[in-house]
Amino acid sequence: MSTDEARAKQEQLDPLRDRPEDGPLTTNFGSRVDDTDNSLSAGERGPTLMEDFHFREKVTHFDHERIPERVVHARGAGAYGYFRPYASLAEYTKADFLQSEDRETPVFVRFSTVAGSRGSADTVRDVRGFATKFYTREGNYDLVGNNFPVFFIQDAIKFPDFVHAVKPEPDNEIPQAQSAHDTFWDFVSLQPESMHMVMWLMSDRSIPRSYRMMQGFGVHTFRFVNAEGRGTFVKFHWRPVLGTHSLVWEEAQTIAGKDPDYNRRDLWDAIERGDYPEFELAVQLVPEDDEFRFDFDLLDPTKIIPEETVPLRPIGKMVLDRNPDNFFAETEQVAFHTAHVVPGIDFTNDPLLQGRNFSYLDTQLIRLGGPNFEQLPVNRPVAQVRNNQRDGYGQHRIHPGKSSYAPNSVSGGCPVLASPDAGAYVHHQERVDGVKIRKRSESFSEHYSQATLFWNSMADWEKEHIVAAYRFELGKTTHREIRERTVEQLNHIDHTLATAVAEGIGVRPPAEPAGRNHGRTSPALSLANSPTDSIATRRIAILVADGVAKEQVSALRGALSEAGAVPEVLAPHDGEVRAAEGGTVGVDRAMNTMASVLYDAVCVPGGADSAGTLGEDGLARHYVAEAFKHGKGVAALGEGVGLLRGLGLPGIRLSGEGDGVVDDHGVVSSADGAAVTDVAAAFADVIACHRHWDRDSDRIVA
Ligand code: HDD
Repeated sequence: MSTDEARAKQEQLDPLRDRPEDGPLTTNFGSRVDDTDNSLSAGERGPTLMEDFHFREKVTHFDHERIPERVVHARGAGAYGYFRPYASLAEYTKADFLQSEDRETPVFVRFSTVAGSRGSADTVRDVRGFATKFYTREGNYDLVGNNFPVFFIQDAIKFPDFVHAVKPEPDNEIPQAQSAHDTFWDFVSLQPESMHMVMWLMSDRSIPRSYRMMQGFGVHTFRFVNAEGRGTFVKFHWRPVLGTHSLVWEEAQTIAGKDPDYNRRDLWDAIERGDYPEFELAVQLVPEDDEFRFDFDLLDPTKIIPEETVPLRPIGKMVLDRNPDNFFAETEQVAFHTAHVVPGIDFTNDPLLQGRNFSYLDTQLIRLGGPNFEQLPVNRPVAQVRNNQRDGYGQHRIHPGKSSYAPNSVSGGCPVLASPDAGAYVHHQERVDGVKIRKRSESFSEHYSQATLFWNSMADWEKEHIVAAYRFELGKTTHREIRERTVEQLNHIDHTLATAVAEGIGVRPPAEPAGRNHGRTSPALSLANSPTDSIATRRIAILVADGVAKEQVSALRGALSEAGAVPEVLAPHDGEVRAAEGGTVGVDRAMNTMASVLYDAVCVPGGADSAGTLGEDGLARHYVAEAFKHGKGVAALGEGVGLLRGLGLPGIRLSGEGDGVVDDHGVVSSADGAAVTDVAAAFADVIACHRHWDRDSDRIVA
């Protein structure tokens, strides 16, 4: 962190950090303890005594350690950091933290999955939460978003139904953290407004490679308000500096077993290494006069404003540079609330947002045990807090004086009210007329055109993945009518999509389209258009055995590290292996403790003995075959190319005698004479592409 302002939150937390080395073991009331292994008993073999206050306190506290997990977004990972605007946004908002490029605001971010329990796997097919708490000088501002820009439902009153449908089924609590079951598809197939969001869910966006490589969206249309009181509609976007990248479904499922903490670990490790995740904040601004210029309602949270219609305007950058000290105290107890706003940021009448503004406060009361959760260290604003709220469980503040009401005279009227000029929050004045009515606005009634836009914007490989995802998920449903109803819904989006899905799930394809595909696209929606110019923080497995060409390993390692990647040497055993040139090569990890799916790319250096051993080793062969199957960068040098040949990678040309470096569909191979630096450069290029989808990988058995 670079400024005092950015450090303000950590300075507030510093005195609260209890370190074990600071003194001897004590009870919670400060009495020092000389034995914590044996309870006080009447005789060595006698019963435990009630008067053993240490035993009672220790066990009672343990008995009460658990709190309810979040009803949604139970599994998450958090980090601290700071946000800095690129320039003043005073023209649109008076929010203090957006007034100057010199202002750094501390933040805490929690990323999450939605459906699974606290202990579920990270890489399930699901939406990801992206919640940011800005500790501004005007109080906390929470931007509680997701990695999709739209939502399943338009009105918050349906949220309990939606969540009941996606959560494990109530009779047997199966399946965990999955939408691939009857109740989810039953609900969404009866619910056309979900169709757009479900398209996102079936796309690779729902299995991000990393929390550091996914976008975030505020979803709703919010409102900026400037010092003159002028409102401007605003949509918030977080864009990862490393680009937006995803796993493939089979890989995600394997990772769920090999490393259920995959995304959490990735975030933690990157911050520990000093590879601080960075996200650019961008906004789409719409003048209030343009509210009705779109062919959808700006208040409808199942719609995006295509970036091609209203371009993104980058307004600042967030850097996450500190892991929490204690998961429970910080990541579990952090409490976000959509109604935590600061002057200059206001709501709209989006019915989903209006309902959220109730739900988040309500949920914290049960989850964190009462009304004083805002006093928990991670939630405490850096701005001053002063009011007449009193008492309640876990009250930490000491309020001297006689008055706890307003108006009062005994305390001289204190605390006094602030004026808008002194920073008071004033709700934006908006004229509202209407009869009391339970009715969805007609302007919310069109549900398919943006799902079609999303489908039309996908690259061929993305479309293939989407069809495969629908087939997988619907293939897990047991009610035939649910499958049929979903295909009917899909036919409103696109006929080829509906047909392709139907054919995979044993449903008769629709005879003809339900409507005409409008043919529009939004290139920004495709992952194929995400930046592919960096290998920073990519994990690369270098497979070695006794007799490896040490110089190649060092040169590869050096070049890849130089480019910001994280190469690791893996061997059939831990410790070190003998080098062909004499001496040894250190091993970072034994192959059996990791898995190919945990790396972004795999490389086999030369050295006849090493390559020979690995070519006979099922695990090593599996590493390469699986990486190939999942579209990852693969490289081999010298004798290492033999291992690739042995796998018979379909459709791939490998380097022959005398060839230099060959790059065929992301498989880099080189004959003995090629310079390692050239191989490393070609390898880096193919890794930067993230994945190579044009391979004939379906034929590979990994
Ligand atoms: Fe929500 C948590 C995001 C709709 C009710 N939500 C929660 C979290 C995120 C979101 C990121 C986790 C925060 C954390 O890390 O602690 N939720 C969204 C988005 C939505 C959305 C982007 C739609 C645009 N949510 C939504 C609705 C309701 C809720 C419509 C209720 C009517 N959400 C909750 C909640 C949670 C929550 C029950 C569970 C834990 C918590 O709030 O603190 O209140």
